[in-house]
Amino acid sequence: MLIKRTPAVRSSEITDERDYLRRRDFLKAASGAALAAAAAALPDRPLRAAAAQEPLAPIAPSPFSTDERWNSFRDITSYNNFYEFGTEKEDPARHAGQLRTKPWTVRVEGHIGAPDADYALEDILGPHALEERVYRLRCVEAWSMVVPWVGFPLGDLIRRFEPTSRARFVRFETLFRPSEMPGQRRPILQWPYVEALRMDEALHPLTILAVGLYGKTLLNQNGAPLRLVVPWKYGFKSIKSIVRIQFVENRPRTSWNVSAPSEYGFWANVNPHVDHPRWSQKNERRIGRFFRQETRMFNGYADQVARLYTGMDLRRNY
Ligand SMILES: Nc1nc2c(c(=O)[nH]1)N[C@H]1C(S)=C(S)[C@@H](COP(=O)(O)O)O[C@H]1N2
Ligand SMILES: [Mo]
Repeated sequence: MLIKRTPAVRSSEITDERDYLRRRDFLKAASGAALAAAAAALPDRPLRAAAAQEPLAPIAPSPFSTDERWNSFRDITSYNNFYEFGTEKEDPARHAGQLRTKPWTVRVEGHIGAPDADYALEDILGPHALEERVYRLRCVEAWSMVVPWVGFPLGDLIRRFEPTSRARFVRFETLFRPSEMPGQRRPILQWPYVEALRMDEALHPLTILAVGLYGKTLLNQNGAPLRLVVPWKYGFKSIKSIVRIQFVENRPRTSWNVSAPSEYGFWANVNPHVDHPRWSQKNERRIGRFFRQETRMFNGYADQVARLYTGMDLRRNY
């Protein structure tokens, strides 16, 4: 794959020392992961070793975090949805270790001032300061978790690429590599997995790109090395293992919406008043707890995001 260095960085964005140190730490972490991946290629090593985590630093705490109790690392990394590795909750932890995430490039293209190009992951992450953001993740299947993500605002990245006025939506694609993603050998969904946000949703300060959780790089089952987290929407919007970010004019067709349009809308805002056709969305089961709890509008983030949807009928635009 062609790797171009980012020419999008302007002099105003030249890395200061703090960023440089952080980037150096990230690169150190990344090369550790590469060693783990190399070790995993030996026939006597379990493939899962490829998913070894590395520490990330420095990480600033975020004022956007919830103070709810975190789910355990074990819950977060063993109960997953990642259909590229199978449809059972245990499948991603079982099979995602075989995915190679080094090297990793992200194609950024479309209505932007910066050149369309394949950007090395280090260049995508380079200038962005990392934060720990403890967010609720609410799956459309009516379970939820609280996850201490490590990431940075998607808006910071978007501004770096200078979208033009024609960029009204941001479209994301997951890696398509059936040799390492066994779920992609079957037509469970239209591959690659695609998601998208309207530009104001993408720029909202709650929307982040995550590179880690619990202070370390992501395990593959959680979407290594780079995934979206949109805390007020059902989990399927938070696309994993991103290889393409496109700035487009028209609303994109997204994977779950295409596969079952009456069940999975484009907007996918968490909404206890609009049920899924096959089950209620009024309450949820927090993984690790016994009693169900009431689901809150916009997953509890209404104060911050409700204004994005004023004038929109959320029953029709589910
Ligand atoms: N590429 C890809 N991204 C995906 C999915 C998927 O199957 N493939 N599942 C989504 C769904 S339905 C949920 S609930 C969350 C789960 O994230 P987690 O496993 O890190 O908790 O990832 C989302 N992102
Ligand atoms: Mo989900």
